[in-house]
Formats: sequence, structure tokens, C-alpha cells
Amino acid sequence: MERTFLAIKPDGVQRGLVGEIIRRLEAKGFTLVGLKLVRVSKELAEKHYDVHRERPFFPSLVAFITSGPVVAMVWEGDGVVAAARKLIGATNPLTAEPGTIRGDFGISIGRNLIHGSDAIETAQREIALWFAPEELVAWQPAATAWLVES
Ligand code: DAT
Ligand code: MG
Repeated sequence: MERTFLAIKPDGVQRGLVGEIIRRLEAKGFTLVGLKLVRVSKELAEKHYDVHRERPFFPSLVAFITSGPVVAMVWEGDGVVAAARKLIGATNPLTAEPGTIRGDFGISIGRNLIHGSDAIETAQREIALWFAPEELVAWQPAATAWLVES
């Protein structure tokens, strides 16, 4: 089953949006299989954002993600990687569509509330980076029959 890595960034936690963000993913019908509050180390931040290492905003990105607690999550469901990116919205909250998390709650690219893996392979790398295998819980939600036609 497809999985994605999502992380509510320090701005989302500080602004009290953890419940609202999790609610949207639950309401959509995806399954939460991993969840923890993390104080991100500089080492983890630099590994997570490795593809952006040469970008001018890399130092501020690392400073921001390590500035406060982050809610790290793994969500499961068919098509969850792309669908979660749609729920999250465009990178810049100012231009993200209303109805998306970034579009509804943000105004600045450097405070865009949540990270979501951009592809299945990226998700696999990020899940392995943030979670030990025993921290992930596979389970079958009772509502599945009402969400997915078998
Ligand atoms: P996304 O988080 O939508 O996958 P990304 O992977 O391109 O976006 O960039 C990672 C983060 O880096 C993004 O959430 C916010 C920050 N960022 C991206 N582009 C930026 C820019 N031009 N200026 C400042 N921060 C930027
Ligand atoms: Mg990205």
C-alpha cells in the first residue's frame, strides 16, 4: 500500500493547526500509520532537505525546521503521495488555492506549514529517514468498506 511522509512544520505547531491538518487528512479517508512530535536536529534537517543544499534559502530552511517541534507523520492509501500534495497546495501559500492547507492558512513561502513527499521514491527515502520500522503501525480501518469499493 502506498505511503507518504508529511511533517507539520514549527509554524503549524506553534499556531495550533495540528488538529486541523490531521483532521483534513482523516476526513479525506487516508490512514495514519505513523505519528510523533520531533525536535529536529540540524543533521536530520540537512539530510531531509539535501536536494536543496545548493539553494540560497537552504540555511534559513534548516534554521526554520529546527526552530521548534515538528509533527512527523506517515499516511497510507492508494494515491496518497499525489493526493496529499493536492491537499497541501502550492509551495507559496500566497498563491496556493483556497481549500488547500497552505492556501487557507498561510501567506509566506518561508512559513508554509507542512511538508509532503513529492514522489513515491521520495516518500520511501523520507519515511526511512524519519521513522524506525517499528514506529509504523499497519492497521485496517473499520471504515475501509465505506471508503473504497472492493
Ligand atoms: P515543497 O515544500 O512544496 O515541496 P520545495 O521542495 O520546492 O517545496 O521546497 C522546500 C521548501 O523550501 C518549501 O516548502 C519552502 C522552501 N522554499 C522553496 N522555494 C523557496 C524560495 N524560492 N524561497 C524561500 N524558500 C523556499
Ligand atoms: Mg519538496
